Amino acid sequence: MWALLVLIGAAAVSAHLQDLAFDGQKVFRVIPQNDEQVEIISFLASNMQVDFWQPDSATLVRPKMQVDFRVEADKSFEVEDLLKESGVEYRVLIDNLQAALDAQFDSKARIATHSYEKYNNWETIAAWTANIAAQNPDLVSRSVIGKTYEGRPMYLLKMGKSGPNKKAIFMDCGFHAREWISPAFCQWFVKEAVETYGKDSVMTTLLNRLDFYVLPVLNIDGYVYTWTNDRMWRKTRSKNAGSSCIGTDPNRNFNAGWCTIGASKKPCDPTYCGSAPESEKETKALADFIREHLSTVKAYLTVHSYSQLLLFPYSYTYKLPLNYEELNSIARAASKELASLYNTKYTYGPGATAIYPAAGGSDDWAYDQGIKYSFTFELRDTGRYGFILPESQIKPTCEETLLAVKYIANYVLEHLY
Ligand code: 0X9
Ligand code: ZN
Ligand code: ZN
Repeated sequence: MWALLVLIGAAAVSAHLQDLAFDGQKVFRVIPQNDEQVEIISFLASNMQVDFWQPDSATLVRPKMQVDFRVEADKSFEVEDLLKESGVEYRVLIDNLQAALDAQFDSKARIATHSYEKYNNWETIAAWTANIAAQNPDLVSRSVIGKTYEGRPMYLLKMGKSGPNKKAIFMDCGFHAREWISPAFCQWFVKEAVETYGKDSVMTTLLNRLDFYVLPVLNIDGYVYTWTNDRMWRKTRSKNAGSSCIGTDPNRNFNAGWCTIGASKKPCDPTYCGSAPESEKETKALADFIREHLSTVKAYLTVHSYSQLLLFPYSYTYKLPLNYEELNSIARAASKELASLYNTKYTYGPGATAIYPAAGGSDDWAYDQGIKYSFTFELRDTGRYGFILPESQIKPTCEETLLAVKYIANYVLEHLY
């Protein structure tokens, strides 16, 4: 009995061990007003062990931009003093990260069974992919598109009623390890598809006439690491030659203006672009799959958090995509659909202007492959909890996002050929 309890308690224990590491850490929000204040932010970045949440690195900070960053406990007073003295206006978003982490799981006693309204660890998600396919053989099938750096199989679910010449929509989640709401959404989407097929007319038509490829977690190694070692990890877990720093930013690793802007060539940085495009096994597997299915894949959706944004190309250049007007009106309508449920406000636009220029992203790459409907979602929230979104928000976040995804899918269906 003890052994069993210890086993099911393992996830809770490891999560609990980690909590202690974040005691006293703070998350600040600043809006630098000029270049001088931007300089102060870069100073903090290089001298105070600051972890940038939004944008993802100090090099992306520009005047008037909202910047959220996490500070180690022993540095938080110094940082706060420095902000005060230099006259940079700031707000403390999270006063004690430990407390926020404690609140993200609704209950502390966790059993490793799958739940759509909880954050599931990788083991649980992997088992779920097998089960959902086994339980819905006429609607869902599972394949493996490759293995991660640490050797984990990358499961892909294909959903849809079989039929001739079907086009498809590809959606992935879990690029960035700490963005836990993202994999939760991919799981939710699959659940909604199987539960509402034959009941909801839009979902039924979508699955009759289109296939959905859903990759629930791309960066599995990173995701596992956020459960076992560091909740704030972002990148992959691959080794870098000539450096002791680990990992590449998978969303800087695609061959779309690779490493020309908004990405770092330094392996220790959170936005490290990797040694070459597709240097990561995970991004290579995704790119290979899409290249092999270019004749059928008509839309590409990639799900991140946080900021409540719906982005489309380009991010590696300020140049607008050919069908800018079309993408903009789809994003406007999808955001409106999303807001219809809980009034959650989304901003939309080309990545370069709506968030920041950043090259090597999967959305721009997919678009340049000829997939004319390519979107990046940045889910809830806008910084109150950031990456530590409480489990009580999984359901509303997923329900509203589902409306936007269904809108886009339906648009794509009505504009095939
Ligand atoms: O910077 C990113 O990769 C995404 N934001 S996040 O905070 N989740 O890291 C935004 C991606 C937008 N698209 C491209 N930069 N291509
Ligand atoms: Zn529902
Ligand atoms: Zn992300």
